[in-house]
Amino acid sequence: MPKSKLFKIIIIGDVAVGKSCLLLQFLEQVFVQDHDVTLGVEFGTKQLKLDGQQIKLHVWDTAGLETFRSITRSYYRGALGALLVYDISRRSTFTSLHEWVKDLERYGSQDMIIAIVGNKSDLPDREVETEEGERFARDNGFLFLECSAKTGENVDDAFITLSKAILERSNENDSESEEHDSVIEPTSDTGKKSCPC
Ligand SMILES: Nc1nc2c(ncn2[C@@H]2O[C@H](COP(=O)(O)OP(=O)(O)OP(=O)(O)O)[C@@H](O)[C@H]2O)c(=O)[nH]1
Ligand SMILES: [Mg+2]
Repeated sequence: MPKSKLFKIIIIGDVAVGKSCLLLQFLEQVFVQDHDVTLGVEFGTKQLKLDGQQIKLHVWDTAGLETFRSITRSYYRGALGALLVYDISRRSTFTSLHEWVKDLERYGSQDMIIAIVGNKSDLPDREVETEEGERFARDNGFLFLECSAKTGENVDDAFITLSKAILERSNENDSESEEHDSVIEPTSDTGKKSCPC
């Protein structure tokens, strides 16, 4: 039986953009109206089957509060993907995406896959147009989608789109290392290497 792959992803973004609600909706299909500020980090896990491969998703939901930044940054390490969330009804949360990206570049791994997520798409009073979110993502080479943790619209898609992109990269890396393995077969019949010294 093929081994399941373990993907660690993080959810980051300003306070109250809906990070914890997104995770709860993804894991349990429920929505809570009250804002329970995340203190530090919270963890959730889910099994997925993507393109016939078993994926175990480890999700770290981080606090948006600046006070916890040094703790939350320590969770960037080893993450293969990030959902970088803003609230479509609060422009300030979109403007600060630049800062979050800088943070990821500084503390995350270089090949981390980033998905920009415009949450609260159910709200009528929008301050950020879809095209602006799309443009920001495109200009930076990130994935993009809008969703609502309240109605559940596109929430699974956000996690699945990111996981699929990670899976593609992971499969590419696997086949590259297989190719590499086949290239480094010993060429002499003794298999001995000469010492350059
Ligand atoms: N209308 C609407 N409200 C939402 C949505 N998602 C979250 N909320 C509300 O936004 C508030 C903040 O949600 P949280 O998920 O706690 O936000 P957070 O990003 O985890 O916040 P921190 O943990 O403090 O960083 C709550 O009152 C939620 O009910 C959504 O999609 N639509
Ligand atoms: Mg939270």
